[in-house]
Amino acid sequence: TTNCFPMILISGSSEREIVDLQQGDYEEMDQLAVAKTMCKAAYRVLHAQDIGIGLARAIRSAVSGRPGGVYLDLPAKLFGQVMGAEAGAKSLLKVIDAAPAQIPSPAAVDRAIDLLKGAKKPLIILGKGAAYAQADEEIRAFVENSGIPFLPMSMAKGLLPDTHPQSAGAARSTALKDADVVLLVGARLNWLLSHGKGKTWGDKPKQFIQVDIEPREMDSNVEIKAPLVGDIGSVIAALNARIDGSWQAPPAEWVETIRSKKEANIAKMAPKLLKNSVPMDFHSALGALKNVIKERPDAILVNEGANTLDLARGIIDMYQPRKRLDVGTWGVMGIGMGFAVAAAVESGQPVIAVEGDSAFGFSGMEVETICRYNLPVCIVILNNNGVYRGDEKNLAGGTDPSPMVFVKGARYDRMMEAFGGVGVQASTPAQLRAAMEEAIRSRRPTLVNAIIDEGAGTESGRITALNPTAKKK
Ligand code: ADP
Ligand code: TZD
Repeated sequence: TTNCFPMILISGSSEREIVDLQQGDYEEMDQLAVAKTMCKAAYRVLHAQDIGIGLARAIRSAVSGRPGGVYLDLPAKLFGQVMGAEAGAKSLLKVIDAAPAQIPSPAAVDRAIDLLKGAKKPLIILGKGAAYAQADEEIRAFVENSGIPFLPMSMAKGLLPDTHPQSAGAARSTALKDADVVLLVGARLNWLLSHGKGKTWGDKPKQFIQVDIEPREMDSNVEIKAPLVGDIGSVIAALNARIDGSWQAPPAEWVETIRSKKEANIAKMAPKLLKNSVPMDFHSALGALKNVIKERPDAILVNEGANTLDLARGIIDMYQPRKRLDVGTWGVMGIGMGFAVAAAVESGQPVIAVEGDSAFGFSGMEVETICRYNLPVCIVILNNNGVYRGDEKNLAGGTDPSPMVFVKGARYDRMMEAFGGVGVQASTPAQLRAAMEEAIRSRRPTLVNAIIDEGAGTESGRITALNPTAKKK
């Protein structure tokens, strides 16, 4: 629900009478009550003839308006009920127009267009809502016809290719700091965008335009000067209709500032990606990965970890919409293997899961599932022997390792072999690339254990720097 993914979870539950009197049943739990605190909607079906209505309600709740998670509770008693097949078929309903278009008001469109027209340094931020809306052509037309630089959030990468001339991806800090009017399209001003304020956004005044289907999202963190409530397809179509002969491209100076900053940053990064040291560091391994994805832009990239996530997000260009799945709004580890299985089953496309060794550990046993269904999943573990890095000392002394450090030189590749998949140990970028290319070609379940220098990573969020005594040093 937090990610605004439309998802329906159906579960059986224990006998109501026993649960409600807390008399002690097998797996006794009031699941519906728990689900209500976390889901967009939660329903219980008590009678077989209500299954159709229950499903219709679940579908509408999941996909209409702001999408979200729905829980459907089916208590034990329901499973013993019978009804005729014909009556059963009749009780099911067709959900007509499950996610109705929500057209923005003309006044809201005027307000947004006026702000954009007055902007000296406009910026478009595309979020995963924009990817989910599947209004790819409208969005592309709007970005290109308006001439405004755009910045994709991590799961909106590829909506327009990261190599697009208007992408401000490699000039992110400058774009956020210096922009004067920011148009958010399906992206919230949450922690991932520093709540719309503070150092990230610089000290120059900002005016925000926000496109979102959820009216309550407006003013969540800072004032939204032009709220555009509606579905992204309809809103962007309305904006496109206003990019006419009177539209002026953004000032050349702003476009040039972004372009030159971007080129400088890309040039600075290039040699790091080509480095051929053994062991690899994150950059040289990700340099190899970048090339594999460039050759197979249809592959789905799953990504989790800390350095593995932060650096891959910046380094690996995406070329097609909805090909990148990562930890999402809460940054939760352990989603990668589930995403990889689902993406492979649902799309049939090759899946590349780029995992930190800690991140993989959260649900690494899914290698068995991947092998059982012979899914075209290639897991790449950037293995630096630990969380963030693998050379931390145990500051408490004693013989135990630091809580951040894992078994050194672990052979994750052998886990995949244990279930009949292909396991490869890669020490160089060339070996890594070759193993991945073979995995994609063969479509066999593969795990590449990429050996990364254990001193290469940095602590996510630089938490240590927050310690006042560390600062004094
Ligand atoms: P990101 O993490 O990429 O910045 P968020 O998850 O914060 O993206 O924001 C996604 C936003 O998109 C949510 O506020 C959600 O309400 C909105 N959204 C999702 N689908 C649509 C749609 N079809 N039309 C309009 N807004 C949408
Ligand atoms: N637990 C859960 C469920 N989600 C989390 N995000 C965390 C813990 C905290 N956490 C991170 O935010 S990243 C991370 C943890 C434990 C793992 C980082 O280690 P890694 O990555 O080996 O996956 P790198 O690439 O070596 O830094």
